[in-house]
Amino acid sequence: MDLGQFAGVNAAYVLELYERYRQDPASVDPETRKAFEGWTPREAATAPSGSASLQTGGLDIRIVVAAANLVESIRRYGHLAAQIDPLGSAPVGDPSLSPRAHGITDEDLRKLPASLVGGPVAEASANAYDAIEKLRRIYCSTTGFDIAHVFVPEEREWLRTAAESGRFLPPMDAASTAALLKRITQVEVFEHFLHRTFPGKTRFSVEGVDMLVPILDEMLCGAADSGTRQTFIGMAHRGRLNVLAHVLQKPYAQILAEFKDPVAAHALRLDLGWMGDVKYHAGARTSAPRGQMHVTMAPNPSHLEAVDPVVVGMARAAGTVANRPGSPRFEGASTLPILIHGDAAFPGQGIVAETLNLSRLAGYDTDGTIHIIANNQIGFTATPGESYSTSYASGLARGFKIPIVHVNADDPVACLEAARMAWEYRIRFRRDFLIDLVGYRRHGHNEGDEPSFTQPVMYTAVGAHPTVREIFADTLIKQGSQTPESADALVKNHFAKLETIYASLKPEQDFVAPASEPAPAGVAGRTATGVPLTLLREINESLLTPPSGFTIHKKLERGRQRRRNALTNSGERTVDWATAEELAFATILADGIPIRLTGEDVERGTFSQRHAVFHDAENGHQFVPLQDFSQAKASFEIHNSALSENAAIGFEFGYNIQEPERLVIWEAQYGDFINSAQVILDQFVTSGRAKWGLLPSLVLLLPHGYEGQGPEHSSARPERFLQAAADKNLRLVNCTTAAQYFHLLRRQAALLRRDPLPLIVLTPKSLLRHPAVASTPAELEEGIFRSVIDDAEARTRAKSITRLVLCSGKVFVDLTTSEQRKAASHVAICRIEQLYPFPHVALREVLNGYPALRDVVWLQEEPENMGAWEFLRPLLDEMVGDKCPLRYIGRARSSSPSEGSAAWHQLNQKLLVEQAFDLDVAPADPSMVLSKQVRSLAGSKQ
Ligand SMILES: Cc1ncc(C[n+]2csc(CCOP(=O)(O)OP(=O)(O)O)c2C)c(N)n1
Repeated sequence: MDLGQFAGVNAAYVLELYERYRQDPASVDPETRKAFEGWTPREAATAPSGSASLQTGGLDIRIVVAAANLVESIRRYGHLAAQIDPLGSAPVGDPSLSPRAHGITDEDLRKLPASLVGGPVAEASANAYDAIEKLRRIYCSTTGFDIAHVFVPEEREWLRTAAESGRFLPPMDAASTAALLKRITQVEVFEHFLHRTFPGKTRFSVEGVDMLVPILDEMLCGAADSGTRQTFIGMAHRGRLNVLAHVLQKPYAQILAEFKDPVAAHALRLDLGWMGDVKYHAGARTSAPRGQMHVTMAPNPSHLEAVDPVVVGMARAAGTVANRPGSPRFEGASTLPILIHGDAAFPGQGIVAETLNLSRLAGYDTDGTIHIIANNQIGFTATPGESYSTSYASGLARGFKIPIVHVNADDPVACLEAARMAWEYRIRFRRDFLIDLVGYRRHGHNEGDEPSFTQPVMYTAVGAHPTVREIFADTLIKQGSQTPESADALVKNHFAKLETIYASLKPEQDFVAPASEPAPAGVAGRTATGVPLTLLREINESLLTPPSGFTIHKKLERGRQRRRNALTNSGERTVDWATAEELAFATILADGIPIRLTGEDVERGTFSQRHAVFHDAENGHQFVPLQDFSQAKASFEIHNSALSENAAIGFEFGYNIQEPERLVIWEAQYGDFINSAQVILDQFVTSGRAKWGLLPSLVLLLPHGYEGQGPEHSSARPERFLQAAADKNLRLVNCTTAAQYFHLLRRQAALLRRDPLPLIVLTPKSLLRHPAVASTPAELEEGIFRSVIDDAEARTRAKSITRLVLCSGKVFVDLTTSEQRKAASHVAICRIEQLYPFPHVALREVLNGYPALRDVVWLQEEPENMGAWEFLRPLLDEMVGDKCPLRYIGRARSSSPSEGSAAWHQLNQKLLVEQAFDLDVAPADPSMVLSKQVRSLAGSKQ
């Protein structure tokens, strides 16, 4: 047997197996036994360690095993000894990288064949020592290949061969190196020019990780060559202006104009609601594609890493073909997401882990996102030791089995090799890849900051450290392909170019504000959403027809039978919430608008109400009616999401802005958890329009209801949305009937093009099956969405109504189904179904219809400092005017949304209803209801 055919650990394994065979031939399988029969082992002299040594075919097994372990250690831990820090700090190293740690010497290794090492390095090596030295140069150089955690053997093997063969090293001919020098010169000069022209102005310069730009160039070339149609880049402040200028080709003039900061023409158009954003947050899209490919930089808030899921969602949307019925098709090769992270932010911000967790999930994966950590070894003033508990900033990626390459940002060749390898890996395995680009930060956190206050030693080193352009120019000068004059000329020419542009700048014209025109007023109110009953019946029947042989769970079958009759009598209240929703979705699909619905457990629905996916009771096969009915003209996509709110909504937001003509819906498990996504809501969903001119139309469904389930299962936190509501940036709805919900969804689909706005729906829990909420088929056919619903019964005796109770959502049902309701003939109850935009006109009409009012009440279940009250109060106040007092009924101010006890809840709820009909009802036992649990305020007009 030739041991040389087994390399590294394999050789060690074979020898261990042989040792087992030697002890007991029966302990190995017959085939192995047969192979070992040809070997002629003999006991060797006692090894230095005292252990018995075995010699096989003239090789000392102990030495072979030790050599194999050394080889494996270099492949596995070589990165620990790599010189990846441009500032020259000593790598941590690892004892296992030296022969001594394995009890062998260089001399021992020279006696072993190179084939023991295996891989490309073995081919032209005289012996194992030679091959190991080559291996060391690869694994412990300016690149650290951190790939041993990749579990798929085929991938790991590919990565090792890729590293060891050097096949991704860039061409180093004179033309290529000249082009690279020119590129890093542009990068550096741009920063120097800004530094000189706008002293002290914040730009978050790229200096220290300048190679970021050529790395991106390399990837984009690879992507364009292989037919990628869209690349999406997400990045924070660091180096952003440079990437915008050089990768996105944002005109220098435009960037310089932004530094001048003129008052934009749009600022005079207050009706646009546009506020703009700082220059290093703006997004961009290449106007001239690279080949067939467009590059988009997503706009980004200051909140580090928040853009990650947004970019991934954009890429997913761009690669999804959704215009055919059924399930949509994802073509990953057509899009490429690239995320550029900070070395403190990547490990520190939880949204990174949430985003990585999406990377291999059905409905979320992108066929590989490329990550680059622009690692300047500092976060504001924090050191790596203060920022992460992992060995590297990239540590988190290991858990997701993402290959990691740490590369010294001062070695352009190594950087480009990493970029090329990342790209090829992504194409081949369709998985994420991470480049940890290790450099430094030339200036303070921003350019006005003094870094030596906190990092004096580091900044002495940085001050003396040449730039990567200088280092590379020197190398080329030494090689003879450049002269000092030619390298210098590149700098002068680029400076001159920037100076010319600056001299002819017309800031007001060059400044481009991305504000969007608002839709003409009233579009939403005029949108017809009714569907002929005949069509609804046909669709309903199609949806209820499973594939032949499909066995539906017995209990679900009963519900489906009820559904079959839901549209029979047009005047009967037979359409419940879930039926209305499915019919709305189906008719939207029949109109040719694709739908994507995600969220925790949305397939079944948190309250077991939806059943959008049936599971064959016998074999588990799935049937999705909305993907399988004859009237559909567009795709329906539904996924149970990972247990995430922040990244999950960020992803859907990205998906939505990329493909705004699809209806994108995210549903919370319970609305209470929506604040886990507060950053995405605040920074993207509610303010994206004002800051960046985006036009999101994402739908958020927030199941909620004060039903005695405690502080985290009661409120959908409407106050958080109302606080951010301005300039018509969203619609917030708390509707109370199945038909209203049907028309609302259909209206949203119809407005995707004409008047897109995020739609936040406070959906019910107990009302899902409540008869008071059910609608008639006729209401689906005839109605439209109504933002205010007056009290039809009270209207018949309008002159005798002295109290108007205004409310929204489930509490309306509590009021109308209460015992006191009948006796209180002086009270009218009016629902405000849309809280924002506030329905002034419709509500004024209601108010004017009750001439004898003595008080107007706003009643809510939430504490006084939550819910809609504080938002509505000034609006209602103005509307009610001097006519009568405006009163509040609701829970007292509180830091927690609700009681933790069901019994206590019931008491308060009862009191709430009683007070609606008789304001003088006082808590029977104040201590039980938190003394002011429900109270009536002296109205502001009293
Ligand atoms: C969520 C969030 N927290 C805090 C900050 C304030 N902040 C801005 S930059 C920065 C340091 C970031 O360090 P790093 O991720 O290493 O990126 P660098 O600025 O060094 O490129 C901090 C803490 C922020 N922008 N976002």
